[in-house]
Amino acid sequence: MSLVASIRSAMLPILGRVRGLVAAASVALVCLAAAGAPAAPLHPLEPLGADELAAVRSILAKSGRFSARTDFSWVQLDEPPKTVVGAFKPGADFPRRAYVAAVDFDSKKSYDVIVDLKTGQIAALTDLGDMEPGISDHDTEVARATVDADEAVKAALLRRGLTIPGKVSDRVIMQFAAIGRDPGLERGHNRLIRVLFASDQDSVNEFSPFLDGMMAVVDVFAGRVVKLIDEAAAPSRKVPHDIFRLGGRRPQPPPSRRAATGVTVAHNTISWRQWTLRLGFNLREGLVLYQVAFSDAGRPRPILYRAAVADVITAYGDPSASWSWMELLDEGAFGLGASSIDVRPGREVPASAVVVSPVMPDPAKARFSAVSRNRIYAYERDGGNLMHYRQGDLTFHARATELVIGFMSSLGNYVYAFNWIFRQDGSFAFEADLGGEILTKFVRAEDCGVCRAMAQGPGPGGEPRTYGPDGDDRFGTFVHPGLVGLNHQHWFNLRLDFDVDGTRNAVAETNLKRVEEGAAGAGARGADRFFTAAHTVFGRARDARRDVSDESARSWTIYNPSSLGVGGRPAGYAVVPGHNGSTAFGESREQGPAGYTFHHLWVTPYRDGQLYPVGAHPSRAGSGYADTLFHYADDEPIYDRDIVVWYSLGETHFPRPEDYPVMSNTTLSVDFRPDGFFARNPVLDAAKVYDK
Ligand SMILES: [Cu+2]
Repeated sequence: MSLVASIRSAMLPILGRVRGLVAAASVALVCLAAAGAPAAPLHPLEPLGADELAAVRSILAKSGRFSARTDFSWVQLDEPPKTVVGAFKPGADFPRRAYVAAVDFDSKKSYDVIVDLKTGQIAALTDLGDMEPGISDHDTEVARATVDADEAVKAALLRRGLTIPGKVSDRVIMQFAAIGRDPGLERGHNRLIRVLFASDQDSVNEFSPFLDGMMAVVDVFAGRVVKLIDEAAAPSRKVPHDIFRLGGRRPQPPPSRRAATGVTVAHNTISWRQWTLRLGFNLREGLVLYQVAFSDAGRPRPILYRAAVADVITAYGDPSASWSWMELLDEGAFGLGASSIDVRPGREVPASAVVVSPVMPDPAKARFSAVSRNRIYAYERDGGNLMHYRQGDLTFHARATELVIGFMSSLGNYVYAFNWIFRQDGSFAFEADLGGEILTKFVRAEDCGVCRAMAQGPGPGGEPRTYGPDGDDRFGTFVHPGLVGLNHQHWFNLRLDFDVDGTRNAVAETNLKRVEEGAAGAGARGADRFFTAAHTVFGRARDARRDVSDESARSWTIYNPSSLGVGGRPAGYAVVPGHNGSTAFGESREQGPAGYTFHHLWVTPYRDGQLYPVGAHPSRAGSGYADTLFHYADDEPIYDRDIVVWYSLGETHFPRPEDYPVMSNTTLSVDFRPDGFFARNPVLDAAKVYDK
């Protein structure tokens, strides 16, 4: 979940940098934009450079379209159409356009703006009506000042026994959130930020339980509190949440330092063994991988045109007034790149990691940008046994090395790492690594009622008996006397623009199908375990909304019907699910931004600009909002076309006492494995033969 509006800085050209290398002879990095010597972009997908961002600012300022009180906090490359990128030849001219979300506090209007850097003009300006671009530091600053000026808020806090000699914000930790799901709030020319108040005034950790039953909603356009919830609630108490003041730490051995080998970062591209790909980084998605290819016997073969984390939602299960609104658009409202954090080799990433520092838009800076240090990382890690065959004393063996490329975002109480894993055998994977603190709430009950009930055990005849909490822990778990950790779901969506051996691809689903009669021979009759594979080829996007099925070992293969390999099998990549979840959202939400959680796999025709399953501006999407994956997945054909695959990963989090006061990290993943892409195992040359 992401409650806090974190530092807004945005994305761009990538400054290569090596850290923690002991013997890094094989690491070569090219600094694209060393201080004082900015380079012109060499490729149409290169993020906007420092000079370009300075030009964006000047074009916006000279346009006369915006008041002096305009927040240009969301800026990123407006990617050229795929056809333009496909036709690009090095050295040729290409378009350069910036997308900007402008929030004008004087006119109380928001706009999508396209700035054309080639003509120096605004190419398009769209009034967003009552849609709201994501929140920025400017919004939270206004919200903080508004709360400080509101006597009713201060009075409510004082009545709860807090000590506030001066400004509220000097003595009370506030958390700011996008408005979430709250149909009762008035729409129109307002821009709403929700404010929650921490109960502990003396902690270093900012996530003590919130004051129960208290919350403010601020209209940052009007500069006033438009709603104050202040109702009878569970009293606050001291709880051991402050992980920064834990005693009794054991010293840990220092991390081993090992040289990175074989990772090359140059001109925004990464090469590692047979893999090559282009890096991008922006405010909303954070890391974007473009033009991922695998060199097969010296021939680069395209696999993906573009891959990114296209959305993240955290949604809580408690329907009470203080919590019912809480579904957080971690990406659409806060931005994974905007919330990205610097990582330190030897700490968050191995000592051998190569780290990359992109230039990001920053409207608070004179030139509209700043270098964001150490945002992207790449490192090798041990991948277990890659191949292994044993015959007497003879061993055929290779140990695997994997490349991890990723970034991390600090989204309020959670830190997410988003990792792409590339393997020697042509397979790759995505991992979301979740860490941080669960959200807790004070309750009047001291301990776990359902635990007492469960002590009765199964039914009297030994039959199973089901118990559900019905007291203060109905929507969570007691993690401490008087404190409940709240149930929630984490949802991630990957947008994967596959181009397996070219743009014309298709998708088939494979399911295990039992063969009812033993037909293999008389001796096998009646053995009752025979099965075949059923392959379903999809023709229309609407039919390719599919769900994980462990029962039928379900997988999906994205393939090129015209690129035939061994035995006529088309070259493809299989989506092999790992652990996944089922949506908790109700039926009425299927067509809206949360709709992507209703199915694990979606396939849509490629369309320029459809980058997020929640659409461009999901924050306060109303019933007429049709910019969502549900609507992208229409009756259009997806067979032998340029298609996009969307994969949703969900985790249902029923907290455990061990998740408190800070949880151990947990990982969600999905694998992508070549299927018919190679004629045989492509990594046989990595093996050694041992005779002992
Ligand atoms: Cu969680």
